[in-house]
Amino acid sequence: NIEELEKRFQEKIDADIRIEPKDWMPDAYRKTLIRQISQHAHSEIVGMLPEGNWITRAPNLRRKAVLLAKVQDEAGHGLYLYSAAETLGADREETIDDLHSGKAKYSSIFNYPTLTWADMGTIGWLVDGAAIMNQVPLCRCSYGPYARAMVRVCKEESFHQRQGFEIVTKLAQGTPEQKAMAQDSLNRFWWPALMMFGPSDADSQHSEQSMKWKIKRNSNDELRQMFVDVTVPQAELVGLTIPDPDLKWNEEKGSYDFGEINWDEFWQVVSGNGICNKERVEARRKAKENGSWVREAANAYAAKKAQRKAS
Ligand code: FAQ
Repeated sequence: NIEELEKRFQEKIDADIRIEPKDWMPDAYRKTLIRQISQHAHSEIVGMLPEGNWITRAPNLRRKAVLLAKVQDEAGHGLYLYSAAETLGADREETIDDLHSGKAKYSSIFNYPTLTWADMGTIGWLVDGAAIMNQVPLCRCSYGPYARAMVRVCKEESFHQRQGFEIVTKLAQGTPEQKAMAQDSLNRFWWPALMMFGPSDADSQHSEQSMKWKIKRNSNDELRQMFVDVTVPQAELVGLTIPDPDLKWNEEKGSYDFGEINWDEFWQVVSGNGICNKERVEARRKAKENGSWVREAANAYAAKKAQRKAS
């Protein structure tokens, strides 16, 4: 009976026993994971676009090689994650169609434009930095395939964060124009980076259940606070200013107080009205369309081979 199964399932979760694809799981657990993992996969894939924008304009060969490798890593992350979603019965074609139709979400951060080379530094530093903060706890997610995928993803994100911070450091120590470019980039990306962690705990509809299932190990606000606390000293180290007049060390709580996020902007971007939402989804839709001849050829070849084998 279902109640008994659910009880045993929760006992497994409470005992930190991993759930594997063929194990029994409540439908809602499966659905939550498919939602989160597929949105995560879409974020990795759409996330290639803002940085892909600068590959041909990287300032030198070394920067270009590093950026190219970084963007390719994101493609890899997307592919592991689509595979992890498939272990739960998600159909990859449908999953991707949901992104293209606007039904499925992806991270709000990728709807902001990359206007200068400094944005390549800031994205690595802040966006990959925020991604690590959110994904390290996911290495202990109760669902085995997702947790295992996160281990490698986090190692790669940590290289990405370093390469970004190195770009920012070089610019901040460069000419006054270069430093101003880095500061302008930080001004534009700081608040959107904080929004990556999702709505405040009071407004996060899924957090409570996801934490009970140990899909999420920390709340949105907890992770956001941890990110602020590690990032502020990094900005100070390179002499850049966080664009928040309310940012202040709070001795008593041993962490920073910071200003209010513009939640109206957050929900606008999440619901498709950010600066680049239309352009991002259109780029993905076109990529699928342009690649259709490859899929057709591969299918025709597979059919021919199967026919030959049969005869
Ligand atoms: N953007 O109840 P909650 C990367 C949605 S890292 C858009 O709190 P939940 C690496 C949320 O889906 C970025 N939508 O939801 C990289 C839900 O809507 P739904 C990706 C957001 O799931 C770096 C609704 O709001 N990382 O790509 C956002 O418990 C550089 C209510 O929210 C992940 O996806 C947002 N920021 O917590 C790549 C990590 N926040 O589904 C390239 C895995 C919330 O009901 C370059 N995901 N929403 O329609 C998670 O940890 C969680 O899903 C959260 C949201 C924390 C994002």
